[in-house]
Amino acid sequence: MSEKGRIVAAALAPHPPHLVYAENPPQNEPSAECGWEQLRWGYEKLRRDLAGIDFDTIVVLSPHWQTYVGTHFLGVPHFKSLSVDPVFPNLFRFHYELDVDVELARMMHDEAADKGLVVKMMENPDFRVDYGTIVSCHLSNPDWNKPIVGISSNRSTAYYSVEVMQEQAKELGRITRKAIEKSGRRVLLLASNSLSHRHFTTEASVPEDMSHEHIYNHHQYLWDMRIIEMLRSGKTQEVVDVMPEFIEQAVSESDAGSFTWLLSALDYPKYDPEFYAYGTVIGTGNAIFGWYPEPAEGGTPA
Ligand code: 2X7
Ligand code: FE2
Repeated sequence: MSEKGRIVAAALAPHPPHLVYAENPPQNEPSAECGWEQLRWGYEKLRRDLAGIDFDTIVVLSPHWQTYVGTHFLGVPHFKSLSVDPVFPNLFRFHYELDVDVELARMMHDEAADKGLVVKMMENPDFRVDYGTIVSCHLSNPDWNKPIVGISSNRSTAYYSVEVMQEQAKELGRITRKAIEKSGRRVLLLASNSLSHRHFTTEASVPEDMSHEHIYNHHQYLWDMRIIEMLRSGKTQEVVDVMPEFIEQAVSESDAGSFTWLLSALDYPKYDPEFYAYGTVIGTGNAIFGWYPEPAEGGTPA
């Protein structure tokens, strides 16, 4: 591939396993009657827009692949196994099979190592891919016909501080963009995280009974609306600036670094995103957004 690669699309793509459960894909063992339609219809619109875009690889950073020594990259060309959500085994027992773009993963790894980040290629063929990666990839591309690059969350918010997480995620975003450009790939980026993340600790006897579903509390809702309005008006740098307060006050799942990483990789877009949906899952706030960067002058269109 000789032409300069680029990010052709990016999405905030949350991963509640409930959304896969409610879709009843053949890979998932449990079956549902319905549920979480606003979010599922939002994902449908995202998929409709992605269908008009030619991309080679999906790059996803997941809060549920947790590595405590540095950032890891999936480094095995093919994975096949059963993914069971540890908290919701009644909803998510998903038989997955996926390809990895190991060449691009290694380019990101090497670029990050050059910049002094602690990184590792995950080369264990028996590794089980986490459900955050699987759910976001499945809902964005249920055909599973594109290879992925899976990136872990190194939990620096918990181990060091939110400031360390922010600096590392920003740097990893710049590195991701640079590696993609060098690779010649056309890439879809996914930040796999919910917004506010306080959740109920008991489940309705019928999980898809939507009469039980609502936001956990009003303060959390206010934070989600503030973040959504900022994103809708192109204030993405400001979203990153308030991320520490958002994480502390709404227990946001963006503590994983995924959201800051995505906005940094996009270089803090000021143009209008597509806002596909907002909805709650066991009380957590989830938004689906898409960004479609214009090609640089003289570059190829999406
Ligand atoms: O991992 C999750 C999540 N982030 C949000 C809601 C429900 C379940 O799992
Ligand atoms: Fe999660």
